[in-house]
Amino acid sequence: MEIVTAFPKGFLWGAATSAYQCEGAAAEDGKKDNQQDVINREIHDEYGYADASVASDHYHHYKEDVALMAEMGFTSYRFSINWARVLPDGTGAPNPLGVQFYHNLIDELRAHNIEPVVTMWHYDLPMALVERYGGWASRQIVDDFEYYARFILNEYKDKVKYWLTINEQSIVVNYIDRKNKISPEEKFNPRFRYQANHYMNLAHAKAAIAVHEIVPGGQCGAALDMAPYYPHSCRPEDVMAAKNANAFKNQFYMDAYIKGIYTDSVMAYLKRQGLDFEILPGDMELIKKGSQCFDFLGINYYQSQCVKAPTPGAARRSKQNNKIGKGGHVTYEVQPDLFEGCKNENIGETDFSMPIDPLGLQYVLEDIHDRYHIPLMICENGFGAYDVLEKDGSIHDPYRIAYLREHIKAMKAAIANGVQLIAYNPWSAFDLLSTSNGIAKRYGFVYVDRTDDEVRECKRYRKDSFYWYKNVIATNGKNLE
Ligand code: BGP
Repeated sequence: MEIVTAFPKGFLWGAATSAYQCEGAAAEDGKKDNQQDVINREIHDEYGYADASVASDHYHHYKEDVALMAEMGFTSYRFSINWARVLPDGTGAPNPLGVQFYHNLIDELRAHNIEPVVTMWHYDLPMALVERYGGWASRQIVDDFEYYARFILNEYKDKVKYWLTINEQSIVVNYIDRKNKISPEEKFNPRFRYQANHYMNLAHAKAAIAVHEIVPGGQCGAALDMAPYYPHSCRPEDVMAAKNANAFKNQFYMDAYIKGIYTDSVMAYLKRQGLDFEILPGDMELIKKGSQCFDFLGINYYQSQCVKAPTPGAARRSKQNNKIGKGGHVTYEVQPDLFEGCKNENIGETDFSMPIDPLGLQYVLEDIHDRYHIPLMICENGFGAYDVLEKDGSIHDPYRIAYLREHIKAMKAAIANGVQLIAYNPWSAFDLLSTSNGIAKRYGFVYVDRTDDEVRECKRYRKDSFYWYKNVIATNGKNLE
């Protein structure tokens, strides 16, 4: 049965992007390399995917991109600041042209009554810091992150109210070598990622405190990838595996941000596995203080996951979705003695093996609300596919419309059950570089005409989903047809 509860007045409708995935101009106007520039050049050499040097060329198309957002009726836009564009060496002298770019972008958004939602760090650490001390490998990053956070907060404090410190910390931890430029020793050191996670929590806390100190009326959050973990069966061992996975993959990160504590069962597991990390005197007090400045949780929801009791003796490994756009090629995650991923036969998948589960979004929203009673903001949700640009300039993407429609219905149902949801920023405002499949896998409402091999002029075309979303926004989510 369709639930008719309207979205609250003032609900923010928009979409999301991240800097290195869309800006391009990677070596222009004083910007220096960040680790994603380097990682994407390596991916280009290995798989032939486009790199970040031009991406969607948003740096040169930002006015047109904001005009298209305004045409859809956006009232919010989530984007990230490219650290190495404003502080090319990570700390020290700012780059005036880079700083000005974000003033221009924010002013353009404000001129169209679009609320900026700014992510401080979306995977793109300046290479200068990676070369100096290994980025997240060193405690020095905590102070440097604070330096960067305070710099951008002071710069944009009168224009930006919503700040997200870190994008998808749990994904950074789980795919530590793909999201960061790290040495082979670090890659094969199983403890490294948990120590880095601790530094991220300290850096996040310092940035959250700075938001409250510097920005009048500032609201601080962080965006977490959030997939609920379902038990494969009602065997108690599978149910326990699902409980373990939810604690290990979700709660561990939320507890640190929202309660300022580390989840007991996860800490005990890490210790048993020899994966525990160094906590110095004062660290937990800082994390606690940061949690008192945490105003809303950003949720990146794409899918749910299914787990069962782990196969005895199975080695630790991460999940790998397929890179070829043909379903079925998945390697599931294993955490020894905790859980093992498996296929959920009850739901469908995208061609890239992402389970499609709108009800999982309602589950996540209500579960988090009931546990933490904190405002929630959808910071990502979307459907990656090989879209086709027709000869007449149209792009027919009914699969994306169907996916988004069902997820918006799930949001409505969650709101009716008391969830305080403040915004919907699906991925992505326009086509951009995928983190795993180059430019060919597209998520946008606007098609950007380029391929992995050919940059072309990056001309923009409105997809069918563009017109559909425009109507959704115009009716504040009432009309989803
Ligand atoms: C999230 C990231 C985004 C985005 C999205 C889609 O994890 O925050 O940066 O890329 O996933 O994933 P992909 O690009 O791999 O298809």
